[in-house]
Amino acid sequence: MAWQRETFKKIKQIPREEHVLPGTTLCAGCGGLEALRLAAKVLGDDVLYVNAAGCFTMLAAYPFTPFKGSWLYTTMGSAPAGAQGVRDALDVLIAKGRLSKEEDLKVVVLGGDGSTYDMALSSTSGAVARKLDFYYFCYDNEAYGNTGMQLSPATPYGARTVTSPCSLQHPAGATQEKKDIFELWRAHKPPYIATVAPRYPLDLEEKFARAAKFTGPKLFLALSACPTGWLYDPGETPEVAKLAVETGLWPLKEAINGDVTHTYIPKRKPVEEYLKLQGRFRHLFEPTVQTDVIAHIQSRVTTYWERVKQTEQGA
Ligand SMILES: Cc1ncc(C[n+]2csc(CCOP(=O)(O)OP(=O)(O)O)c2C)c(N)n1
Ligand code: SF4
Repeated sequence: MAWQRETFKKIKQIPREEHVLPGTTLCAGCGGLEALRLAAKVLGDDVLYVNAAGCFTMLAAYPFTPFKGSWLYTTMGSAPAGAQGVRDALDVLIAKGRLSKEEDLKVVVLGGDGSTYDMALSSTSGAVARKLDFYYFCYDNEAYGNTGMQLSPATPYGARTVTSPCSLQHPAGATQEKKDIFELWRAHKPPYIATVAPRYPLDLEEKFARAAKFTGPKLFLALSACPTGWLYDPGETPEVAKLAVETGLWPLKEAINGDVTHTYIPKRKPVEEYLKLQGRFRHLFEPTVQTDVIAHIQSRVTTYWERVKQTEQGA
């Protein structure tokens, strides 16, 4: 049976109130910021954000942040450990009667893909194994963005970054495959994991509403279309974000206690439609079309969705 949304069925049901206020120094058209803005509509204001170094560092311009709640800054590798400290401190204050249960805060880690897929993987693994009650929000721009777009384990095959340039030896650019962090997380069996994309706001809001019912680690992987790093005009973020999903490259799914459901089944446009919009893939089309590289990307997507069809009813 197809996945059903229970809380968010119409756009009008998305709260109008904003919890990430305007005026940050993030780039215009940042897809990660849009995903966070939508997530915060369900998370609300009673949140303590624990922010790993990365683009979201720029959410804060001391002493200001765009949040009504608190914001704590950590190193790239330690945000989940920071979240543990904050959660423990809140629990101690509640146990001592110095904070009422009504004043409790949600603890939300914000991390880029460099932190999430790479530097903070061990501290995330530890926090999830300890069943820490927190949210993890990864905004995935598929590179180490804040330092100028270096290759990360989230960079997809065929993308050009400053450390995986298109060269005679490596005409495709990045030759690695994107690390499957969703499956790495799933191996830890947290109660809730989801991928989201801001161009699908009802799907995103519904997943945050569903996650709220679980105590323990709640992990979100948000597509962060990135005009600065992916090299397209900021006004095209909605189209790029949409095509990532419609080509099947960014599957929308959730895992509840390890059981995976795809929450949207795209008709699957050809991957070229997505790749062609972005400068980081331009070398696949100019000066000559690298048909083998494009065919490889397409075949990975096709194989993925064929497996989904075999394993999930209704897909
Ligand atoms: C251990 C360590 N190495 C390098 C840096 C420098 N640094 C700051 S932000 C950043 C990029 C982070 O990339 P990612 O986590 O993908 O987030 P994004 O910048 O893309 O938002 C780096 C390498 C650092 N802060 N700590
Ligand atoms: S570099 Fe990309 S991810 Fe970072 S703030 Fe700019 S648009 Fe957002």
